[in-house]
Amino acid sequence: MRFDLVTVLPELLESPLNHSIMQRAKDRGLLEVHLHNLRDYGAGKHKQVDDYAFGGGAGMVMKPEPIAACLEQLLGERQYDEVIYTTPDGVVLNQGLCNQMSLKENILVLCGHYKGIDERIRETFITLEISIGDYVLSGGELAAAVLVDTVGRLIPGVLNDETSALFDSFQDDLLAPPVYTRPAVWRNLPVPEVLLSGNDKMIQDWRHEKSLERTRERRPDLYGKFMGE
Ligand code: 6GU
Repeated sequence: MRFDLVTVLPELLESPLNHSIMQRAKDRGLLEVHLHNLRDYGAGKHKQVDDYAFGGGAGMVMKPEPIAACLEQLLGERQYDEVIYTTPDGVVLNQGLCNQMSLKENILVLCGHYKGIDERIRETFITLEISIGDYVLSGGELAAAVLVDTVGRLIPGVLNDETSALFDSFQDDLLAPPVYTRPAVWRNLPVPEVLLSGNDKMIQDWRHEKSLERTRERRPDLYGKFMGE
């Protein structure tokens, strides 16, 4: 799977995608991430990529021409399954959307910045607009990093234990159960006995019970959905 990320701040995207599972995915040839600096497509001595908003108001708007030049170059090189724009007014990302995207081959992501991009770019190129939650980031770069991480780890072969993604929080609309490691007693706090029992059926039942309990307490919205309410 290949991601092309278009941004005015490529530096912001380098580190989060160069470690741990993302690095392993790339090392295994399962994931490619290409960063494109929008400023390279800006015009004039200053490589200008933003301008004042028509109608006034605070904040700059990303100009259409550099974005169009960059996207058209990329679109001429390969077929993209989606052209995504990261923006707080997009569809809120969830695990279902990540699962769907993990089946794609080529994804192009345009990172929003400043007050946003000229609306005509959205109308002309964008197939999917994504937000990562109801709060405001300074730019779409961190949202794009979240997208690559959440989707990239779902590519078959990326996670070492293929089953582990199946038990993530949200994968079946429930939060994950608590986990423990050695020592079995720490500061007088013992690990739940069932986990030391070696009885796999009892352990799985306990985990499911804890998932339900935790979801009911912390996320009644998810719990209701899981129970078919
Ligand atoms: Cl995609 N961009 C920005 N700027 N803020 C956000 C967001 C995206 N998703 C949530 N907040």
